[in-house]
Amino acid sequence: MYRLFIAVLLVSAMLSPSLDAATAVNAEALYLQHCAACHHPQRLGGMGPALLPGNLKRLRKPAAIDVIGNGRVATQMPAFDQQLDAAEIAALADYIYTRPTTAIDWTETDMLASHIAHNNPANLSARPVFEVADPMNLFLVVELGDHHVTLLDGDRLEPIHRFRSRFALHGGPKYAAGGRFVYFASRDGWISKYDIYNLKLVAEIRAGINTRNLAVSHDGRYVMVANYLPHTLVLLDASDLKPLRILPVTDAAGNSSRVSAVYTAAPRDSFIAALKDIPEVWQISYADNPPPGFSGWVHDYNPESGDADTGDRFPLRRIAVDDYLDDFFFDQEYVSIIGASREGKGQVVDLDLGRVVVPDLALPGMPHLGSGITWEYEGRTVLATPNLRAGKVSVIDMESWQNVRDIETLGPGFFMRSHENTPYAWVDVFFGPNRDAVHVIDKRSLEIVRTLRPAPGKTAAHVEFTRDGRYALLSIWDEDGALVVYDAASLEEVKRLPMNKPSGKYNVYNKLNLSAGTSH
Ligand code: DHE
Repeated sequence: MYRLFIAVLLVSAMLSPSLDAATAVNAEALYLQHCAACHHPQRLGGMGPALLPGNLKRLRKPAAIDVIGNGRVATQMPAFDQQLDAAEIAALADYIYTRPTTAIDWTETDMLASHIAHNNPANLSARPVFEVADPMNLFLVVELGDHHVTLLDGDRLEPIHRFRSRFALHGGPKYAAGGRFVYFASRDGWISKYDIYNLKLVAEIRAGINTRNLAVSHDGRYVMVANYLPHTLVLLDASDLKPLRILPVTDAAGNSSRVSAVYTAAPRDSFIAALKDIPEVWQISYADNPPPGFSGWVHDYNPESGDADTGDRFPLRRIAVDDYLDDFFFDQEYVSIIGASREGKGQVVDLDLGRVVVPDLALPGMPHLGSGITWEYEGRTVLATPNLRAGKVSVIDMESWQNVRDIETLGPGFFMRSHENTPYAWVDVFFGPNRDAVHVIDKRSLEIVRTLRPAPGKTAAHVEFTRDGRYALLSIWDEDGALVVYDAASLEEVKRLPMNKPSGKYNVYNKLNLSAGTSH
């Protein structure tokens, strides 16, 4: 594969007047040495994003040079300025903007060739094959260290089973069918359907080369996959993961875009996606009878011809926005989308009106809205979001859209969580010297009431609550890590389960019931 890759490089170097062959070979060697492990030998993305010109439209070359030298905030991208000199960094930057000599695509044929039917759930048990008091209080914990998932009993707070996952699962797994099935997405495009009750995989398919996340329709019939590479949204049949539609993500002029993320808006029978390179939000209806002739649908639904063959079965509505939405979040009613670009321009989009209603939401820095949560504060609903660039949690009134408070933290944070049955919201300090700290905020006073350091020197991150909100589970983000269980009222540690770089953890009940304290 490497030999082929070198040949590809040499051809591209010959085609590129800005690179002589010697520089290209040098850059390729540097790339393979320093970048390929995360970004893939052919730049297709892995733990890190794909590094191809089509995916770098928003990153100008001087900015790329800066990222290679100094790292990229809020990502795992380290700084290379101690290992590479300026000429080497510049050569690498040139290299990632060279076009691949063959077009990179992932077609329906590729998907079908990758499809694996593991087990037919119809032949398996409809009840858990293990002892569990409350199947709705199960948790899945993603262990990034060795790419495994642990199934945890939320009552006994003990592991039940541990199984291998695809490489680098990212984003929340999505539950369906009352919690029997769960769907995972890996960064390299694999979608897996797992039968929790039977501890078995149902089916898998590679739906993209570099994937963001997936959403499952609230009726459990469809899965939508958001890709970075190629620029597509892929609709799968949730029963067997066979592809139903591949939507090229382009604007009216034909410009294509990566997808920031896709979520399910149950009250709208729709998937909602935001785009990274086109200022649009997409709503894709999966209703059996989408609103006929609804103004704004690109494909007006024709009830007479609206079957799976017409292209109209899953109509698309485009909503123009003022800036890219790199990250976004919904109110509990799924009327408003609260979004922000990486540069921190916040906006509110009204899904009823189909337009931006607040163009200048006060969210400077880099709010991590995907981890935003809501609660009632002094008679109004507020949203709170950590910030990937600044040491603060922003609290915003969801009626006036004014900032209620910026809560100063010990550094930028990634994840925030609460539960209806606790007065506290937890936020990590993922970046910087205090990355081992987690703040507990009182939702009534908006003050930090406790700062915990469960494993000094090791990153502490991502909290999830048991179904009843009685316990908070926190990750020690280390290969020699652990899941730490706290009493959510006394804030005292209850127990510690060793785990290999545990990342996100997901409670079946809280997720299926769209708890206001958890991401959806
Ligand atoms: Fe995530 C969720 C985007 C980096 C761990 N992350 C999400 C989601 C998005 C997103 C859009 C929501 C998807 C969903 O749940 O369906 N993440 C991004 C980025 O753009 C960013 C900043 C850069 C990137 O590399 O893609 C990024 N994320 C990371 C990490 O570096 C983390 C810490 C480790 C990792 O896995 O790579 C990380 N992201 C997570 C986790 C969730 C997540 C654990 C699920 C949170 C939840 O509770 O639902």
